[in-house]
Amino acid sequence: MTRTLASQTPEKMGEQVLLKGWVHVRRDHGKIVFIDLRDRSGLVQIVLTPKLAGHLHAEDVVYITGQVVARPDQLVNPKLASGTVEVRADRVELVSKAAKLPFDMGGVDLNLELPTLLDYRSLVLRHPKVQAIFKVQAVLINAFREALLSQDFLEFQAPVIIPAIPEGGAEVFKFPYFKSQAYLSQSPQLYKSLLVGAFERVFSVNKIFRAEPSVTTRHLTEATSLDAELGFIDSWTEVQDLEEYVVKYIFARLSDKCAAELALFHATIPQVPAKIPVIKLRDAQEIIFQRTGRDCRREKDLAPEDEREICLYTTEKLGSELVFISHFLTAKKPFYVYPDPENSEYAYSVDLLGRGVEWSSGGQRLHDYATILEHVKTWGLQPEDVELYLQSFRYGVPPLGGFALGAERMTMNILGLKNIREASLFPRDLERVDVRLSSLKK
Ligand code: AMO
Repeated sequence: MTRTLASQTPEKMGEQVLLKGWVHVRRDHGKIVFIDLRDRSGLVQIVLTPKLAGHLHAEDVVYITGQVVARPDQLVNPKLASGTVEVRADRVELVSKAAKLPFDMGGVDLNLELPTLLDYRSLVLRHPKVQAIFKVQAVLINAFREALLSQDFLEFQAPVIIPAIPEGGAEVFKFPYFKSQAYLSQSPQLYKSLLVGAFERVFSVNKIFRAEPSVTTRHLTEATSLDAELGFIDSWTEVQDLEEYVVKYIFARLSDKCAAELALFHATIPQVPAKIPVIKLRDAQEIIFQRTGRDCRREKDLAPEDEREICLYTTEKLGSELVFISHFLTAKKPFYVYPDPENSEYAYSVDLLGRGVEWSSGGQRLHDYATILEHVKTWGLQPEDVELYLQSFRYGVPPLGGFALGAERMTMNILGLKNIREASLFPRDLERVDVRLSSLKK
């Protein structure tokens, strides 16, 4: 008999079916036992005799044969795709026995502290609500791809082993590389830009590595970056327009495909007007000062509380939970940023903030070889460290720009998760690489 999935059972009313899955929950009611069987499509209720149910318990892997029957009206579960039916089992095969669970997995919520969620990651990832996070993330990443493919972008695979630090700063993992040394990529930045010299429009979905020295709720040491870069732009605002298109495309796909997952988190797609507002850094800081009295007007960046405040402002006053913040300080940005010709202290750089958190950075990049070389030196880099990049621009690259969205940041923010670690299948941080580093034998 071919396998039937839990969600397909209503189509097979009255038929004999073979189901394969995990015991999600077992409920004993005297002469009758109910099992919620879980497979990749969801849950279905199985009715068994105590003899057939034997010692089955949560997470046992079973093959069950039985007849699909209608549930009595008062027992229909509208929250389940299979909620109109149940399966009366006549044969149960135990395929893989599970050990006793360390906690109850049967509730709608797991209600576990974060360390437990991470210590038991492979088990926790079986819970429907945890799975919903990664279904949303998969749809989000796929929508990013679809949006850019529809605009004639080429997907590329970014290298992870790199010879230099494009973004500057100390947050980098350095490791011995044969007789030399190399770094784990902080960003595919230089590669996506130099590839504009070859393909005009490129994007990549890749891991980035940041040696974040502190534990925060929004930083991982290994994150997923959604990078895009395009050439022949007439203005830096084209980058922002492209990003707006991509983000709205992602929202549309999430609305279409993830209604049930969003509902589990009582989450909604962020509200945005026809045009997402753009506010210059200094103007944003002035608004924050006016609203809160907190004087951040000379700061080089927005602190987390400033990001929250400016998003509150745009939500209340402009009906937008997203806002672009532009014109960060040139000197505080990497060497490739394009200074605003009207005031070169500030750059054509633009971050996207959503519901109080930074979702992305981007902007226009320098394309003139001589200016790039000058910036490389001013920024204290060695030209030979970025030789491949310089080579591309030596041979002609059009005006260009791009952006990078953080997949875990967006997932966390859209679903209202408290910690970015919940939005990473296998989060890495200062204290953990799968297991707590403190638990490893030296
Ligand atoms: P930036 O450093 O701002 O920009 O990174 C882009 C986006 O990636 C996400 N992100 C992170 N997410 C989780 N943990 C981290 N440690 C982490 N670091 C970054 C954020 C962030 O907005 N080269 C530029 C992009 C560009 O200009 O195209 C860059 O890397 O969502």
